Amino acid sequence: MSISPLQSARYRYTPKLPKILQSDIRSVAVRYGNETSSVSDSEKIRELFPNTYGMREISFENAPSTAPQRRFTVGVILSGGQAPGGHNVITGLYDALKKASEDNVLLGFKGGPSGLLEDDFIEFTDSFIDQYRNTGGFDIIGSGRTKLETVEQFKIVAQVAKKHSLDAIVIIGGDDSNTNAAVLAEYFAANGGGVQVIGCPKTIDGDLKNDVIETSFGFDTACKTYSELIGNIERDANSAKKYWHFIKVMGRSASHIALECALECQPNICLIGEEVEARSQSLDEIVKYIASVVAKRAANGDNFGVAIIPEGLIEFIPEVKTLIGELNDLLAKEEAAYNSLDGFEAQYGFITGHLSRESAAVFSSLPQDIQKQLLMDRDPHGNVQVSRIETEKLLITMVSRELGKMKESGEYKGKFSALNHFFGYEGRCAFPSNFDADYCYSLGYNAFLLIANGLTGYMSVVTGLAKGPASWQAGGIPITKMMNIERRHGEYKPVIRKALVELEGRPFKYFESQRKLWEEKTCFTFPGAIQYYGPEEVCDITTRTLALEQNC
Ligand code: FBP
Repeated sequence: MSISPLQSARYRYTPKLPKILQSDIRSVAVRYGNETSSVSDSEKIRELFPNTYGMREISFENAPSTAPQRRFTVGVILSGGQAPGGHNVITGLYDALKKASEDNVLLGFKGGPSGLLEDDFIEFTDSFIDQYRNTGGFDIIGSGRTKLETVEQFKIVAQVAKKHSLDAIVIIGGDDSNTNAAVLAEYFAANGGGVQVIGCPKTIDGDLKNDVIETSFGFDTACKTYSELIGNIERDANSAKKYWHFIKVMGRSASHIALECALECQPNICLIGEEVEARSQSLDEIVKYIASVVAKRAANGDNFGVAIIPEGLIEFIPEVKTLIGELNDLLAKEEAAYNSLDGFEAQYGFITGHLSRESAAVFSSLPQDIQKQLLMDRDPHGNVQVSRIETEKLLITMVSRELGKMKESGEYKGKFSALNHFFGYEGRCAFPSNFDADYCYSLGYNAFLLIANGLTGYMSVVTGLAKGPASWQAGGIPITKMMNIERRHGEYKPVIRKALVELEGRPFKYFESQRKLWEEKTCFTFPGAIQYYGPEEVCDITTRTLALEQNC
């Protein structure tokens, strides 16, 4: 198989580790910090996790290790959507295991959590793993969205673990997968299986973060990839001066990606779903806002611009959120009746007949393409697949209509020619930036130290990320510390709290302070392509979001 020159060069890249992880594994010891409690609902979470609740935060320090010297067999899975750096979590874990003892074994279960249930695995070897160092993608073992959450499933996992004499399972995933990792850890702790479970924080969406997880891996590279493309489009828009570009960027729920890209590229418009919800902005108000910016720029002779639309926006618009909630329930409850319908007309009649009056009116007001997209298959969690809803096209249609009205009343004189884009899958498997390559390798390496020290129900964490790896710290945080109780699909469940964009946080505040200027003037910035080799200040810097959050 032929490989690209960059791939060949990246094989030779040595990821940087935090100083403490550079030491001989036998001279790294656990330092126990404070006992933890959950972010809220602590009594309920304590009841649900009697064996793994309240454990201490831990960090590592240079001291003789008290970890028993023994042979380890560890299993690893990748769960959910791809995120750049996943391969490096596995290579970091593998290298640490092998550094501790050549006899240690790492098994990769294929295709996500289902690989564990089906006992579909490979044993990693040097020559196999070397082909994936510092590369993007999850193709090393594949990923999947099967949810690992029932006792029946846990029993199967226990049998598989017993068969392979697994000491530990590392789950690389987002908030839902790590929630399930905590439940699995509790199951093993309660049932004496002796299998440890460690999580690693993954998702390009950036919504698995809190006071201890500074960022999920993959966010940095994905945002840099989208920002390069957005910057290129901005330059094209400013050269041709004839198009408005509506660019939807991924992020199932939170708008962190949209916000980061806006901080990187300074577009004319960036919508933030969390703000839309906080201000209870209707679809009509959003359309009017965009049209007003288009008109303002047209009055200055600028019939061009760039607008960033977060993928999750649609679910933050109050009336659409209610509609989607009703649709999710209806399609789940009436699945058989709905599936027996023939053609869109029949589906439309059925849907509008079962929705509340208000939601039926919202549904009817949407263009037919969007109505069809709202009715497409749900994901395994029963949610609408927002990445398949063309919000950017919906907004172009509605803004165009609004500008037509404004033209008639003399409020707008200009030309509106709009193009739509969706940047999502383009960013999920890019070669990890140096930041993600280093961060992920460290997370994986650190996961082994947590295992070697007998810990379970912990997330591997690396902190101090806004500065270089030399000053990063490594440790572990009990997953139950990040949990609260939320209503999910009609039931109250313990889950890791998802981090939405904080409207009082520094990244949003900075954006808010600049956006009026960016709307009217053309202040585009051009981040360019990710650089892997060259000056540190170009190659190793992380996101504007982290820099602003950590005041760097
Ligand atoms: P994870 O939360 O599993 O990391 O996935 C995030 C994401 O990339 C979202 O941004 C997007 O909405 C979704 O996955 C797309 O899912 P799929 O890969 O199933 O099309």
